[in-house]
Amino acid sequence: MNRKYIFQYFACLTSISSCSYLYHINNLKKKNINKYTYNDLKKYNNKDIGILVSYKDQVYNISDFIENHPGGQDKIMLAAGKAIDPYWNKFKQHTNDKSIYETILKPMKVGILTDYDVNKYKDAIDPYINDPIRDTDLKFHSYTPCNAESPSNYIMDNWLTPNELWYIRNHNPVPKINEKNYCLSIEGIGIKNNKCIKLDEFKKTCKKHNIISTIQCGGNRRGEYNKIEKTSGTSWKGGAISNADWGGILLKDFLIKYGIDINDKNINHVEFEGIDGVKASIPIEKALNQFGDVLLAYEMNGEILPRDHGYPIRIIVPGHVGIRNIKWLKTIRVREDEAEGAWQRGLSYKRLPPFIKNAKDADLTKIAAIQELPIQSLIIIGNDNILEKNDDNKYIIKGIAYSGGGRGIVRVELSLDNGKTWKLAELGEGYDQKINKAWAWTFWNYTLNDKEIKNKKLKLICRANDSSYNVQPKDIEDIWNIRGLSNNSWYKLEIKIK
Ligand SMILES: Nc1nc2c(c(=O)[nH]1)N[C@H]1C(S)=C(S)[C@@H](COP(=O)(O)O)O[C@H]1N2
Ligand SMILES: [Mo]
Repeated sequence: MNRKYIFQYFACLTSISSCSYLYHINNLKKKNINKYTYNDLKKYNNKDIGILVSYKDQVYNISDFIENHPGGQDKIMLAAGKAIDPYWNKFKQHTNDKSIYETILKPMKVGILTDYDVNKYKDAIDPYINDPIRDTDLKFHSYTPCNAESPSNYIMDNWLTPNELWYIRNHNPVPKINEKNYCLSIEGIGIKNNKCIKLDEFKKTCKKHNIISTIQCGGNRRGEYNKIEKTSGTSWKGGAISNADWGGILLKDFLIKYGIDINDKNINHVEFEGIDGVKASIPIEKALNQFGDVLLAYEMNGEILPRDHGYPIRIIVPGHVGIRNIKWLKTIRVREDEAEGAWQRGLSYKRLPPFIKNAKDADLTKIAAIQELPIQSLIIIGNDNILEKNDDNKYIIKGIAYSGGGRGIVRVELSLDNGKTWKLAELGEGYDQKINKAWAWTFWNYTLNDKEIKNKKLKLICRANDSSYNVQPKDIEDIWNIRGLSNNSWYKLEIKIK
């Protein structure tokens, strides 16, 4: 021991902080231990690179532990690449039982935190801590906020997507709502007595209806744009789309009940604001359309609306882009103009021309916010895109088609030769919806014949037509936009035949 250590050793006897300093120095010498800063940790937040967390001034590699976390994998992933202190502050079971640290965390130690700040997380509690536990089969892009795709190997098992496999797109932590304190406000032009309606009373105001509606995120398939040129936002593959049977009250019944005058020319939009502050509006023509089926939903596939999907009430705007389907509804506002804010007037849901690379070069006031989505289709093969024989010894290619505005699917075509020739796919579940009220997706399939399966690899392309004979654009470059919205170009997928 040199003089410096001897000094530290004595300092250690009187002060714990210098004691830990000595401990590090010794460790550094012994194991050549890794040093990290809070910033370094950030990149170790996924299974590919490895998952590191810090606790106090130490760093741990929890990659092999996450699946065994008693509180669920998605909970522990909240802390991936970060300090676990804000979680352990709240969930005292980790510290009440000292053996948890000694036997579980300590053996995973890989380094120290050089910029450890005792006060940084002293009283902090992560705002995402109350997010619900989620199914680990979802394809997570992020945990805070949660962005997860419906898994491709299950998405076509049921025409109605099971609630736990529904895609999740949250901008913020999931609000924790106590039904006793919850009420829904309705205000704006023509609303007689502004009031806040309790959930119980709300459910009794109007007749209950069930509407089957698909929701697709405006950013679905953004990942393909990013291969052309980077866009901003989550790099979704094709799984930001799901279908459910929603139970609730028709918005039009509700608005009329609360006094709106349907002939009032000043009314142009209805705005919805969520408890998390996210808000958006839809045109009054859709809101009041007696065939529009806009629903204040409190049930999803026969269950109470799950927290991730908007408990206790969300608005379902069939045929319109995901963002208009506001969750955790707090206020309904009848307005002369569109909602304010990024999700309506900002760049977030405006599809700019492909040649604009900087939003500053566009006059956003002249570009419409996306409401109805364009015609879309996808090929769904499942994990690793390996096609296996079904029980009848057949190779069947399956997929989904969906269009905005309730436009039904009239045709899906499939090409096996890069678009030179096309085959007609057979339409499955959903094909029998009313042609102008087809709020839900349509499944399709195509059975490969012997000639078509000579190759062990196939390059597939699909494209659909909706009831207005809108078609999907061939080239993704023609619709590329800086925000990466509404990619509905021909869907291309390379598959292997097993
Ligand atoms: N209040 C609120 N509503 C919201 C969102 C949100 O973050 N907050 N996300 C929107 C977006 S962008 C989409 S695509 C859908 C996703 O709904 P889901 O999570 O039920 O699939 O909800 C929309 N409604
Ligand atoms: Mo979205």
